[in-house]
Amino acid sequence: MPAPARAFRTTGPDWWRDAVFYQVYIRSFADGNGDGVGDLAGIRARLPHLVELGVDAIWITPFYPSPMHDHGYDVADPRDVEPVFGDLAEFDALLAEAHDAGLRVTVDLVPNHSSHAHEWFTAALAAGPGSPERARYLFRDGQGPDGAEPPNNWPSVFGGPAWSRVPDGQWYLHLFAPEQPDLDFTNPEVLADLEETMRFWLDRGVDGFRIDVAHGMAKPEGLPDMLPMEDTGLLDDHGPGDHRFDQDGVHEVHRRIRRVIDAYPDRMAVGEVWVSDDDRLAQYLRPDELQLAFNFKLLTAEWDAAALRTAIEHSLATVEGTPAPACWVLSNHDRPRHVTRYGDGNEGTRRARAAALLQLALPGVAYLYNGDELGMPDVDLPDEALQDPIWERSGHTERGRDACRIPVPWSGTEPPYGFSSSPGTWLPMPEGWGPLTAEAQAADDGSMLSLYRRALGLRTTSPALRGDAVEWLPAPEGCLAFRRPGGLVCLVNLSPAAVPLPEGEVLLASGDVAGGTLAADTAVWLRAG
Ligand code: ISL
Repeated sequence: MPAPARAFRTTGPDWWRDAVFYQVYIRSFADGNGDGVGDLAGIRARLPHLVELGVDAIWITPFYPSPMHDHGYDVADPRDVEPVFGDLAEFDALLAEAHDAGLRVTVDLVPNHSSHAHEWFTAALAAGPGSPERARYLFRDGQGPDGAEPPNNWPSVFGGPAWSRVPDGQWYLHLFAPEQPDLDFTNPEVLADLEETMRFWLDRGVDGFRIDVAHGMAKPEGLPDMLPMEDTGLLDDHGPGDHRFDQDGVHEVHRRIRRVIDAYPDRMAVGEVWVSDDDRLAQYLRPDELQLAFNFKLLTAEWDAAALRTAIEHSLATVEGTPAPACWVLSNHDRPRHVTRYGDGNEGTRRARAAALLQLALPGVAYLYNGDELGMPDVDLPDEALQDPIWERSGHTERGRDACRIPVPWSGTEPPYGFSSSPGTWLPMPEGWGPLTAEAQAADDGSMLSLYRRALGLRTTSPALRGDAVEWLPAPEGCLAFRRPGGLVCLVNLSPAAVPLPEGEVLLASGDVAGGTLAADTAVWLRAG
C-alpha cells in the first residue's frame, strides 16, 4: 500500500534547519526483489513506515554501479544505478512516491575517490605514466632503489599502506581500499565531473546530498610524510600532523559544490566531516560552503553526563557564528550502534531510549540511522560471514563494520523477518529478533518504535520544542538538564540512582516516571510549570 499523500512539513530554502533525516543503508533496509540485498524497490515499499515514524527526509547510501569492494562507496559510475539496487526508472518512481508522501530524498555523493572499475581508472592504467588519464588520480613514482617503496608513509584508513603499485612500477594513492583510488581535485576535469554528477541528480529532483569524506579531496602539495599514525593520537582526530585530511584546499571544493546547489531552489548538502576541532569544523560551514556538517561528538561520547555535556557544548560552539544549525548523530553504518556502545541488553536499550530523547530535544537537525527506531543492537558475526574490507585489510585483526549493518527486521518471528523473501540475506540475521521487528513494536505502546514516533510527533507539534538556544539548568549529580526557549525541559539521568522529577507537565519519558522520580538511565521531556 502506498503511503498516503502528504505535504512537506516545511517548505522554503531552509526546510532542513530542524529536520529529522533517516539514513537508509540501502543493502540492509528492505529487499524488494528477493535476492537478500536491500534495494530501491524495498525502500519504496517501506515508505509508509517512514511516514508513520515522522521523519522529514531520507538519505540513501550509494546505490550506483559498483563492484562492491566497499559496499557501494567504490563507485564505478556515479550517474547510474547498480542493477542489484534497481535502475533509474525505479529511482525516479521512488523519488516521486517519497515526495508525494511528504518525504524529501537526499543521496550520497562520493567525490574523494572512484572505484578501480571506473572507466577513468581503467584508462589511467592503460595510458601509462605522465598521461592525462593518470592525472585524474594521484599516481607517483616510488621511493628507494627501483622505486619499490611507496611515495610516502600514509596509511590507508582501512589498514595497510595508502599506496598500491601498478605493473609499470608507479604507485597510486587510496586513502581507503586499493579498489578506491583517490581522485586529484587539482585537476579541473575532476571537479567538472563532480558538478555534472550533482546536476544529474538535482535535475532528477533530489533534495540534496550527503557528501562522503567531505574532509578529504584536497591533498598537500608534494604529498609529504605524515606523523606516524601511532603519534597522531586519536584515530579520528586528524590533527595537523595527519596530512591526509582537512587540508585548506578542500574549502575551494566545497565552494564549488555550494555554487551548484545554489543554482537549484531548496537543495542542501551535509558533509561527513571527521574533524574534531570546533574551529576547523566550523570552517566547512561558512556561508558559501556546506549547509550542514555531521557533528560526531554524540556518536563518540561515552554514556556519561560530563562527556555528553561536553559533546553538546562543543557541537553548539562549532555552529555558533556560522549560518548552520547543529547536526546530531548517534549511530551510522560505520560505527557500533549506540545500544551496543551503551552496554547492550536491557541496559543498552534503556540508555538508548534516553539518548533518543536527548538527541531529539536538541535544537537543529537530527540524523537517525535505520534501526535506531527499533533499538537494533550490533550483532557479532562469525568470521566467515564478514564482508567489510577492513577485515581482510587488517589481516583479520579488526572485524570491521558489518556488526552495525545487519538487515532491518520488519515482521515475523524468524530470520529474515520480512526483510527479504529469501532466507539468504547478505549478512545473516540472528534468531530471537521477533520482539525487535517493526511489526511487533508498532503493536506495543512501550516499545522503542512507539517512543520515537511520539518524540518525533512532539518535535513537530509542540511549541515547547521551539527556539535554538540551550540553557543548561542545575541538575543532580550525574544528570543533564537543559531548557529550550519554547519551554521544554529535558532531564537525563545518567547517575546510578533515581532522582526527583522536576516540576512541570510530563510530555514524554523514556521510562517510568510514576511516583515522582526519574529512574537511572532515563530521560524525560517536561513543560516547565
Ligand atoms: O577519517 C576517518 C578515520 O580515520 C574515517 O572516519 C572516515 O572519514 C570514514 O571512514 C569515511 O567513511 C565514509 O567513506 C568510506 C566508507 O567506507 C564509509 O562507509 C563512509 O561512511 C569510504 O568511502
